[in-house]
Amino acid sequence: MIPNLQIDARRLWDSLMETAGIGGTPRGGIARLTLTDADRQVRDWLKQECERLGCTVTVDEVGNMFAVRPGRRSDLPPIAIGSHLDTQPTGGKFDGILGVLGGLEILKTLHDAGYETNAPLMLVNWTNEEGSRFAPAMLGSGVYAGVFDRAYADSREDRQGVTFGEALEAIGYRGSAKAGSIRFGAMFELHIEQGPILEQEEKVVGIVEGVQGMRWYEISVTGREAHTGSTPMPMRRDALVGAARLIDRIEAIALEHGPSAVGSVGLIEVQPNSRNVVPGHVFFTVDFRHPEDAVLDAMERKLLAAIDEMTRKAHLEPELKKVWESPAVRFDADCLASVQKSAEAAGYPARRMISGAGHDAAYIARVAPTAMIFVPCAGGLSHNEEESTSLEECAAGTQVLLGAVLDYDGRGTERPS
Ligand code: HGY
Ligand code: MN
Ligand code: MN
Repeated sequence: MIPNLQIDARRLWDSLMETAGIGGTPRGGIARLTLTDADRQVRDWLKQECERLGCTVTVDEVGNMFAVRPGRRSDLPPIAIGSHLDTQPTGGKFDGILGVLGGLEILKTLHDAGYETNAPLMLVNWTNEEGSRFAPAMLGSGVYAGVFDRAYADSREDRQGVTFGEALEAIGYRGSAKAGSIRFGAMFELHIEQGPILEQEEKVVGIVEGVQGMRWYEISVTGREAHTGSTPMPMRRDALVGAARLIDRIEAIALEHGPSAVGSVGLIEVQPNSRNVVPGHVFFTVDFRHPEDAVLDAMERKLLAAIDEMTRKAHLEPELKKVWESPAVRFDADCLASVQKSAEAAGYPARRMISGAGHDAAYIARVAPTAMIFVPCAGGLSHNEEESTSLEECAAGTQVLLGAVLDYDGRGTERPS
């Protein structure tokens, strides 16, 4: 039986709106790139909020933050609730943030009720989930899960040449704990769906069974700078025209692989980027995703074939680098059962689903039983300043998260420590 504790929806919503002001944009979004001063401010805010509840906050060597609320039995591994506070450059108020502040609301609810869980609870803020400033995404949880080592993370550079390590130290969040040393027994992550399914099917809760496969590439195309007025077309080696042909092919590759395949180019840099110079060099990124790794292999083969074809034509030099590969992930049946039971107990219409977006849970599932909970977002829109969801949906997701954690905790006494 899940204990009957109710979260405070208004307090949750107020915390979402308060933190949305840290890095808030005039259009109502958030620009809070990882390891910037705005990220430091929201980290400081979270640390203060958790310490006010009597939690101890530890930071690891890549800036992951862990706030622990003791339980009745310190021999049981903590149950974690985690997500991220960093955003896209034109991010919304809820992507990642709902998962962290929903967890904070749960700590406040238990604190107010004087309720003691069996296992300790642990609220986690994972560093650089977005991968926008420093690629790849999910870098903090990836180092925690042993997918990357600290040196790799520290060496990642943003497009201005600042490294992850320099930025982390500049905001004072290089913690002393070794990444991966702060253990927990399971993790639950609450997140907005960032897609249209729940809203279209009028469901309130997504019981997320896994995350699709994701691959990121970087392509540079080299041609030759020349005068746009005096260089005849047949003499040109126009890197931007070459890049445009590849970008068109990338969209076609995604469309050729069925409704679940997606392919995107989100970042492009043209040199010298002058209106009367034929571009000599173009750098751009590719993001491929699909629920099945075999389909991603097929998409990758077609991308390589397009690069080979351009090379054979000889007048441009393309170069392709695979910079990230996150295989499709399936979450833990026990954790999912707790989410299902909690959604049913709360009476919310729910459905099982796979996540199109990447999440820290995808890496944490490698080292601990993990599951996710989705709530709808308006129009399925995310990574957009107009991202929105309602107080009621945030509250529903957080209530289901609380119920899932308490159900899992209740079974904790049978779990080996
Ligand atoms: O890329 C993603 O899916 C996530 O937003 N980092
Ligand atoms: Mn996110
Ligand atoms: Mn995101």
